[in-house]
Amino acid sequence: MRADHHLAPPAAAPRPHPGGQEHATAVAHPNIALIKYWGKRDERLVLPRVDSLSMTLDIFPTTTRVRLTPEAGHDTLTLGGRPAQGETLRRVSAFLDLVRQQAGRPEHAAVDSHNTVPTGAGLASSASGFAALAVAAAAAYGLRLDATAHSRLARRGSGSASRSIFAGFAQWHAGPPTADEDEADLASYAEPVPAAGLDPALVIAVVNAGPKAVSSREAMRRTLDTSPLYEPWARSSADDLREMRAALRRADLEAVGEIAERNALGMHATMLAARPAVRYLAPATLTVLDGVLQLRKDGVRAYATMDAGPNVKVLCPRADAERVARTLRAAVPDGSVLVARPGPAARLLPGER
Ligand code: 2P0
Repeated sequence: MRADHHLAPPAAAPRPHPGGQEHATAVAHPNIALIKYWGKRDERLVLPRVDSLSMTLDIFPTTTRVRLTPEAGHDTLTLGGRPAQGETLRRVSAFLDLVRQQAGRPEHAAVDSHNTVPTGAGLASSASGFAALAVAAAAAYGLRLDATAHSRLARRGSGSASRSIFAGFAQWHAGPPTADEDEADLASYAEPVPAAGLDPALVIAVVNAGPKAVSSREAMRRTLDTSPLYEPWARSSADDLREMRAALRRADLEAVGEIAERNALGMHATMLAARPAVRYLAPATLTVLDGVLQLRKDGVRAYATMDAGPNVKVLCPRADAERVARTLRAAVPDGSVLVARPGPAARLLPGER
């Protein structure tokens, strides 16, 4: 037990639930990487090979409540009100083990998570999911963590979750290579990146809602192990990151978009060269990319990025979002198109602990 449990608690200290249980609820939003995280140098600690940089979105938050259940013999998890089992529960329980270890408390917990991504939207929820879980679980177990520590913790659940702790733009540091695990863990977290004056939108074209054939975890492992293009991409990604930070600093949307697009296409090239190849890009993806090229020919600053799936996210000035959305709707009439903007940091819900 922590020493301060013996002291009179300050006003903001976690208060026991009426039943002797403690609980907390947190909200976090998804993020889209403009400089991609692709490849781990340590799978257990979720340490990436490269730094990445993302924009947190203002859509599709995940709300997660963690309630300690001292009487229970195991953790439980519901997703959208439905009990989850198997690998999903195992991953959440392994994450809670880390929190229990840090807090020095043994209780199991009941986790209830609600995701607002429409079913089948084809947008990943692990970033918002583990960011919300990190913030809620830390509070429920009585850990007082700052945003950096939340980011480090969220990283252990899912790498990209480290970035969803922050509002707007955030860079996740890979940290310097070191044989010391504690040192490596401490050095890998996200932090906000200033981008004053930039007023972007991200128009998301959901072209395929089906489940992915290869998980991003497996795909990045295979790419790192077998793709001859991985190392060159990782090297050029470090240059992209430096240029991206400079472009954000001067609020140069054109440069931000060009760097993001080449970084994403490069990442997909590494996968296409893996053995066997991982190909997430579908025919409809290329149709959308053609639409983006046409928009640029027509003078609209629109730039594409794609993750571990066929959907395309198009960065553009906020004022052009509706025009870009119309073009993408016409390009993929069977898909759906959403407009997002920079979103808020992960946060505890007030009065919920
Ligand atoms: C990113 N992606 O930077 C990259 C680009 C997909 C493509 O982060 O294994 O779910 O849980 O650490 O965070 C997806 O990977 O992977 C991802 P894990 P995660 O957004």
